Amino acid sequence: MSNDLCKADRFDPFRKERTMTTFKTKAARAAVPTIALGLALASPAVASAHGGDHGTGSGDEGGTTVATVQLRQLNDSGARGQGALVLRGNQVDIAFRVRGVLAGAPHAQHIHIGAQGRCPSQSADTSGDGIVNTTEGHPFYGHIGTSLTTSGDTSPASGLAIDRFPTPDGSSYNYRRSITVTADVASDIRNGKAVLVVHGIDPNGSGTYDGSAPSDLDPSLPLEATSPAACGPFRTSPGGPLGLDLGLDLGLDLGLNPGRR
Ligand SMILES: [Ca+2]
Ligand SMILES: [Ca+2]
Ligand SMILES: [Cu+2]
Repeated sequence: MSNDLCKADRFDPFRKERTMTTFKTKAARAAVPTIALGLALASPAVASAHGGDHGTGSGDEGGTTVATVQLRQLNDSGARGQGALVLRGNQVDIAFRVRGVLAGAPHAQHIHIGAQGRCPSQSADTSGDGIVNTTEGHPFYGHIGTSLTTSGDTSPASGLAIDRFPTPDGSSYNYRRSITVTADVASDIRNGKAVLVVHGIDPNGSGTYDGSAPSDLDPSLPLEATSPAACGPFRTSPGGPLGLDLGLDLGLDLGLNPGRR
């Protein structure tokens, strides 16, 4: 069917590379501002693929959900970013860019689910230590549903698999991966209750994770290593052409790597 052709066209950009890549070229950075032009992309292929989704008429699970995310800083980290995911069934193609994080340090990152689908404000610091630590944010963004590792397992069990999270040489990185998520994660993405959280802060400015305060998640790690640096709810536009275009274009942009093509 022509729908299949359209779908293939649609997801090729995401599937060119299934593993996470850290882009360091100036060319890749230069491509990022075109994210803002995403709404201008309205190709016939996208339009007919959109129609195809309606044609299936089988409800949420049978359709495509596109969600975009704007990462905003927590704990005055200066971190920020943006990205998108495409959900089909329990399959997620996700791509995002993070800027302003501590260089040379691993950044645990997760899709959190099961709560309000929101990010906490600094007033969530109920312990009064000046840091919204991960568990203080749980009432807002929930618990770990998916660990966005660079390879291997993506379950909550890998939530602190520090050797499998992005460790950028500089202060920014791109992440892209195709993964299978659990039914509860897929459901919360569709319901607007999924939140992207990037961890790892350096409030004492030492350039590394240190300090005497232990992590609330693993006391063998410093509090800095696991506290949230940036947070953003996934905003869905199920079947909406604007959301599709934006998500597609984000994926295309993040997939651009002129050195490889
Ligand atoms: Ca606190
Ligand atoms: Ca530090
Ligand atoms: Cu997390």
